Amino acid sequence: MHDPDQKILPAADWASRSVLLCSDIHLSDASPLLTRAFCAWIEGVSQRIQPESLFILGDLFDAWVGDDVLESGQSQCAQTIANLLELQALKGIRIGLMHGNRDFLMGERFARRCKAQWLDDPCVLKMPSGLTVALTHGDHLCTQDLDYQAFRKQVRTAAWQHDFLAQPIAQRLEVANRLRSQSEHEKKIKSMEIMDVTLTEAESLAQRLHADILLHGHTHRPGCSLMSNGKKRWVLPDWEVNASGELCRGGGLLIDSRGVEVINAARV
Ligand SMILES: [Mn+2]
Repeated sequence: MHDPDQKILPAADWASRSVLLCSDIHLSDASPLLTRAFCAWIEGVSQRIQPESLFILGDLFDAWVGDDVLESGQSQCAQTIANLLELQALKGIRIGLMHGNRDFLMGERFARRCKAQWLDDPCVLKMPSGLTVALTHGDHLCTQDLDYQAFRKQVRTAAWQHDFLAQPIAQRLEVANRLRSQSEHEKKIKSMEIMDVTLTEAESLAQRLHADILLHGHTHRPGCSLMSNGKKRWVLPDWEVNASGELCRGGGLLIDSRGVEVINAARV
């Protein structure tokens, strides 16, 4: 099932003493309370833990229709998050951004604005302890979802992206909204198995990258499990706030000399 076009190898290596990871926050202007809660969490946790790096493994935004949104003044959310990440970078935290299936159009301008670096999907994190962690958003591991993989292949081509970005922002937002409601609809009719990662793909990715642990987001099914090859698979949580703006789901993982630790949403 492995598609050579996915350019799964080689993966760039990263080294860090401590990394705070999160993904699938799905921020948008439609949910300012979530944006506020995420900012508070990042500020609180990074203050308390002082990680060397902060890696966001995709779907930071619920949709990203192009970096020109930043200058257009049309997205308070994009501005707030760029300011947040830039501030963390100025404090000396290395910011790593990975594309998700929703925000794969985040580009160089956005990364520069946030003082962030790109993380290849997948990439390998090497800890001083010798622990090796393969990092991926995770959507390309959902190989049973053939419709999605076909869509993914299409939207990752330069031609599609060029045509899309040539449209006015309002039109791009319309397309993004249409794709979002389509995906909401499909989530309801597709089985849980189809939308989850294919375990053999997850195992072989960890194997190929010589990683002790595979860590990904995307599936919104957080936890830790043991794969059949003896390697661990950690899944990051998605984020949600209730009507009063309190986090009911979210948080992330910290990897340091002690291994992997869950940093939950409430703990700031
Ligand atoms: Mn995703």
